[in-house]
Order: sequence, then C-alpha cells, then structure tokens
Amino acid sequence: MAELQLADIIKPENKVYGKSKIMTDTPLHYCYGCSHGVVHKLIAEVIEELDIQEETVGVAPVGCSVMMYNYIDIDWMEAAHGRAPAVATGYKRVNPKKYVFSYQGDGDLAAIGTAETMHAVNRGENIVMIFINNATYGMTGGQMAPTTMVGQVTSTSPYGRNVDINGYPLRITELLAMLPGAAYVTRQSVHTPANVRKCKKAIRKAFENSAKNIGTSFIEVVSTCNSGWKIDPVAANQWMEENMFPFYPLGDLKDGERDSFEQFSVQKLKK
Ligand SMILES: Cc1ncc(C[n+]2csc(CCOP(=O)(O)OP(=O)(O)O)c2C)c(N)n1
Ligand code: SF4
Repeated sequence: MAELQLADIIKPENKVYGKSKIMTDTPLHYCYGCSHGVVHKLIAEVIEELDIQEETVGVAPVGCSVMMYNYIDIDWMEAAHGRAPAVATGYKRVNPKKYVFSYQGDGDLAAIGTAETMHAVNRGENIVMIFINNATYGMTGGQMAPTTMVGQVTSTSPYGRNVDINGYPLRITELLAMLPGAAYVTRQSVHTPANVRKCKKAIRKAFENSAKNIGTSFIEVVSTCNSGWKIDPVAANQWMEENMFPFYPLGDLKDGERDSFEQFSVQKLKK
C-alpha cells in the first residue's frame, strides 16, 4: 500500500476548520496567549454566520485592541478612550437597522468610561457591548485597573492591590445587570475549547438581540494579560481560574429584555 502523503490529507473535503472569511489576512499584533485575538475570531465568525457583514458597525477601543479595525472586515469607528458606548449609541440611533457593537478593555470600560458604560446600559441602547476584563491596563504596561484583584501585583501596585489604599475590585457587570435597560448580561471566558464555544453562543445571542430591539446586550470576557501579569500564557490561564473566577464567576446574570416601566409612567400613575 502506498505511503500516505501530506497532499492526500490536505484536501478541501478533509477540512475541519478555517478562519472566518471576515477576518482579514493582517497578522494579529497581540502577545502569544492573549485573549483579544480569540474574541475577535468569535465576533467575525458570528457576523459571518448571521450574514450581517454589510450591516455591522464596530466601535474600536483605545487599549491593546486599538487596531481591531485592521482584523475584521466590517465598517468601523474609532472612539476616544472610554467613549465607545456613547459613539455606538449615536451611530445606532441614526442607523437603527445596523448591528452596532462596542469592544473595550477594563481600563477603557470600567475606569475612564464608567459613566458612558452605565448610562448606555441604563438607557437600554440596542447595542452589543463586549468587555475584555484582563484585570490590568495591558497596553500601557500592566498598571492597576479597577478590576485588579486584591493582592495582585501590577506595575503601579508593586506590593499588591491594597483595599485600604486602592479600594475594592469593581464588579461592573453585576452593577450593569441591575440596570433596567439591560436585556442580556453574561460573563464568559475563552481559555478552553468549551469556554470558547460558550462565549461564541453568547456573542451570537447578543447580536440576535440587537435585531429585536429589546435593550442592551453586555458580554464580559474574563481574560488574561500574560505580558502585563509577567507570567507565561499557561500560568496566566491557571492564575485566572484560581484568582479571578471566584470573584468574577462565569455565567448569565440577566437574560430577558429591558424592564418595563409602563406601570410607573406619569400618565399611568395619574389615572
Ligand atoms: C483619554 C486617554 N487617557 C489615557 C490614555 C492612555 N491609555 C491608552 S491604552 C490605556 C489602557 C488600556 O487598558 P484597557 O482598556 O484595560 O485595555 P487593554 O490594553 O488591557 O486591552 C490607557 C490608559 C489614552 N490613550 N487616552
Ligand atoms: S499586553 Fe496583555 S492585553 Fe495587550 S496584547 Fe499583550 S497579553 Fe494582550
């Protein structure tokens, strides 16, 4: 029997996985093991599967994923640090048929942009918000973020985060789930194949919600920043599981639609 050659295996009919057509050929600039590239891939796959490439607009952040617009072939806007939900709101309101999503790190969404984040969700904007929580400011050198864990060493907390000085880590996703404008709030990760699949389902649901006009869909992805944390990618995944998941538990926090306030409206109360 003839020996099996590589050319016998690499054939279109044997293909089990391929990069989404919506991902460009630009090489990703992320560190090895970084979660950003995995989440980009999932967003591209969802847009391709829903066949909404022409109708989707992304709002790129400031942070390591600032050049996200180079990787996914859709229309993009670039927002100043913290302002992505406000920019997404404006675009969605004048183009209500578009699928609009924002993408931000924790420094962007939960520090400088806290106000924009809270108010966009409280208004129930029909946008998708994707939040990469890697417990640090990755791009600028691994400084402490609001989401940094107690005791976590960063370049600005060399002795570990101290609650007396730095306050508590911020569970912004729990706060957002309490807001009436939130339709879908979930916390995911992409550190194992099973978690990647779950995260993709969540992203798909969020985009589908956007077409139903039921309020804001918010996805936190608990992530690693091995360069900022100064450990290798495998150790970073383990550190995240051991230290972040107990405080940032994975799963859905709200799955429905924005709250009805009809019973409390002035007209109703007058009757
Ligand atoms: C208004 C403003 N303030 C500060 C900065 C500097 N800056 C650039 S990226 C960044 C932090 C990014 O961290 P994060 O949002 O968590 O994203 P990551 O890099 O971790 O993905 C900061 C503070 C800026 N570009 N603009
Ligand atoms: S610094 Fe951190 S967040 Fe930025 S690309 Fe590297 S691993 Fe990813």
